[in-house]
Amino acid sequence: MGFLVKSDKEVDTLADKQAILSELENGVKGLQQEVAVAAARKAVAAGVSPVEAIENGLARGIREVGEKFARKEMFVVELIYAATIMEEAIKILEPELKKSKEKRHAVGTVVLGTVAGDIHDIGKNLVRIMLEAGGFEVHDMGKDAATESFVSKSQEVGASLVGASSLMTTTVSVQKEIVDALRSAGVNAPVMVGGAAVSEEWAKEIGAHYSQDAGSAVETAKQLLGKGG
Ligand code: B1M
Repeated sequence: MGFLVKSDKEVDTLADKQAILSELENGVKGLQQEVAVAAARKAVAAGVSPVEAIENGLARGIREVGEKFARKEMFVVELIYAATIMEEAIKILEPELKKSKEKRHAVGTVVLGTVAGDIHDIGKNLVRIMLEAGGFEVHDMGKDAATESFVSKSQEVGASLVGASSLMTTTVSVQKEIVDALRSAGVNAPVMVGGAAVSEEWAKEIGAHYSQDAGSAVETAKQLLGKGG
């Protein structure tokens, strides 16, 4: 995993950090916004790595909500509310995420988006924040982004990397459409794919590069552009 875990020297004990991570997780899965938001503030004050707060706290909560939703133990409105809670907590952590990495110095230009038919963008937004913090210029095409917009934006800005996120088994095939459309249009920039429905094997099959999480997305992007990683 490519988590960028900064020193937690300000966290008094491991137990304190674990308590904060549990509150973040429980706030999301228990649909208690005030708990998640308060825990996010605690995480900032205690110097917990914002990436760890998201991945080992909030994201665990939202994934559990997703599992309950799949088992029909939660309604879609609850799924939506849990996502809103996660977004509110991320807003508090976002300035720390931006601080935690290097200054921007045009490492490369990335065109990024969530594929057509898919409105999940929490993970894609984290990837954007981390890439920006890692020095990349990112053009975010948003969610449910048309394949053609990935192509035209890449041509317009001379993308050095194209990133496509997909969370659903029903929309991963659009990543292949994007690779094919880019190549047909003569855009040869490497394509990075990720999202819960994506695997390393799938990425290889479509001629793309897989990244499991937002931290490793930055490493993968740098490796692909020959900037280390
Ligand atoms: Co939906 N949803 N959802 N959902 N949702 C899933 C994906 C699902 C697996 C839940 C389930 O049933 N278990 C399921 C898909 C099933 C399938 O595969 N076919 C599902 C469904 C069915 C749906 C709807 C159809 C529900 C409905 O309306 N009946 C609907 C979709 C409509 C559509 O898109 N057309 C829907 C809607 C929603 C909400 C709007 C309520 C909300 C999204 C809010 C938002 O994004 N703004 C939502 C949520 C929150 C989820 C789950 C629970 C969590 C997703 C998330 O935010 N994870 C999800 C279950 C799951 O993923 N296990 C689920 C946290 C986030 C930090 O992780 O997004 O994985 P993730 O991103 C990670 C990595 O994957 C990686 O880095 C990120 C950070 O580490 N990564 C990349 C992501 N993109 C990357 C790109 C890269 C590199 C790495 O390079 C370019």
